[in-house]
Amino acid sequence: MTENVDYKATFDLIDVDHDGLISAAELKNLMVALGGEVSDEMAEHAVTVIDTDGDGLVSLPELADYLGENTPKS
Ligand SMILES: [Ca+2]
Ligand SMILES: [Ca+2]
Repeated sequence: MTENVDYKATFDLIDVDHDGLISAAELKNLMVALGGEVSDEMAEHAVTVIDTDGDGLVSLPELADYLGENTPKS
């Protein structure tokens, strides 16, 4: 559970409506805020990469798994 706490701040930043799930639109907002030119298709693809249960939305455990797998272990 401590791992999820580490990612919760990041998750809350992306989940702007605080429904506990990150939608493609919310992910797109983040990517645009970071300075990217992002299409709806790109945002939807990014969600499908992170979304492991296939419901089309990113939950906190899914984000934690994604970030954990892509963070080199020290
Ligand atoms: Ca949301
Ligand atoms: Ca999901």
